[in-house]
Amino acid sequence: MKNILITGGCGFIGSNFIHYMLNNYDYKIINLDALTYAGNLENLKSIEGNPNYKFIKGRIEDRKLVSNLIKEEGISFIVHFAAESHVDRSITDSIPFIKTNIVGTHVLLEAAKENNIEKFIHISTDEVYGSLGPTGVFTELTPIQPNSPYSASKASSDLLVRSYVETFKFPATIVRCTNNYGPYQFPEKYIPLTISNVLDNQPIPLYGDGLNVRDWIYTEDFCRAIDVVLHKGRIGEVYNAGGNSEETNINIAKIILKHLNKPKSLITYVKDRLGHDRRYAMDITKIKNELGWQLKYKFEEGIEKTIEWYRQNKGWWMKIKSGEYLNYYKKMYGQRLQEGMQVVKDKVQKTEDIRLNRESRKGAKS
Ligand code: NAD
Ligand code: TDX
Repeated sequence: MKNILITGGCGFIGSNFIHYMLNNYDYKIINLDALTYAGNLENLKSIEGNPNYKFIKGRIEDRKLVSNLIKEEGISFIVHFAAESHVDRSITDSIPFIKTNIVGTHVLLEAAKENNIEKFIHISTDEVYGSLGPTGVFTELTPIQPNSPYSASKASSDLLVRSYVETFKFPATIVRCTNNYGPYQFPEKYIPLTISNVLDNQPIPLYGDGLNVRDWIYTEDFCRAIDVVLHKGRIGEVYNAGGNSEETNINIAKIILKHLNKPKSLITYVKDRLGHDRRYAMDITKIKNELGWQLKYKFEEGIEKTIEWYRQNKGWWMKIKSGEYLNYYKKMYGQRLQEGMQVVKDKVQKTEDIRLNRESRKGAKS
């Protein structure tokens, strides 16, 4: 029996990981989450009464709270998910990213060091490596070159973790993962936004030329990767995890439309994200060879399960989409979608003008 502190357990990956751990181990899980816009107690409703689970509302930057919690709960392991996680939000306002991702991780490291915990797993991202051209992959030795305020804040936290390992022999391991998708993902992220918009017959806002590439992993596969790193990963190491499933954003939109039998006309090209990374791809040899981790789901399987989940759990995402999210969506997409639709209208008008012109010339000749 171990007592594990999970930070950010009410978010997408954290809640999937808590369900996974309670299903597979007899550990006690303590979930510390600030319940920001991305934290949702509904994700954990089915385990609320589980004697091996406890929820504490609080921020990771609260040193006193975190220290007491680690002491009083006799925490052995910490798995640190809590973060501001959306790139677009970091472009609009980066301050919460600095506070949670950098200051919060620092406070957590200090509290964990003071209380001599056994192991600290830091959940990080492929985005710290920057952007790839059409070929190549990120390995654990690729230099850190973050391009967005989000990825810079994650890279900063990775470096803090590394410095604690080197300076204090702090027992931490870092896992960097590619884009996750699956149940309970907040509908601001591309896949759940697309599925829920399509189910609602709303346009899919596709950034730029739609040809940016992400490597997609079904979140249960990532949960199993964190499990092997927690139990078998070496202290001070970085492990990359990924789905071996590179897809362009336009392809993802087409796959979802096909599954839901909806028209391609829902795809609406909109103004690109600032500093939009072109392509991510991971070399996952190290975690496979060293820790024996294997992917279970192919993209086609994972996306089908995910679409089905969003279809079956309409109430979950409709509740989110009808709240504060409405203001966010209007601010982020209102003008972009109007402009995108205007471009389509102009194109249609131009084609119609050409056709009418051709017809009138034909008429004049005959
Ligand atoms: P999420 O945004 O869905 O959830 C984040 C959670 O952290 C929320 O429950 C939120 O309430 C909580 N939180 C935020 N600030 C907090 C604070 N100051 N104190 C306590 N709790 C706080 O994020 P996610 O997509 O589940 O990502 C989890 C982690 O995995 C993040 O560290 C992210 O950088 C990393 N990651 C995510 C992906 C992905 O595709 N989603 C890929 C690679 C890595
Ligand atoms: O409306 C959209 N239209 C669109 O074309 C949105 C929200 C996104 N996109 C594009 C941008 C990206 O190329 O889709 C791709 C995926 O976008 P996001 O879901 O925002 O993910 P990304 O920016 O790749 O970052 C994600 O993966 C790494 C997570 O949000 C991070 O937390 C994680 O670290």
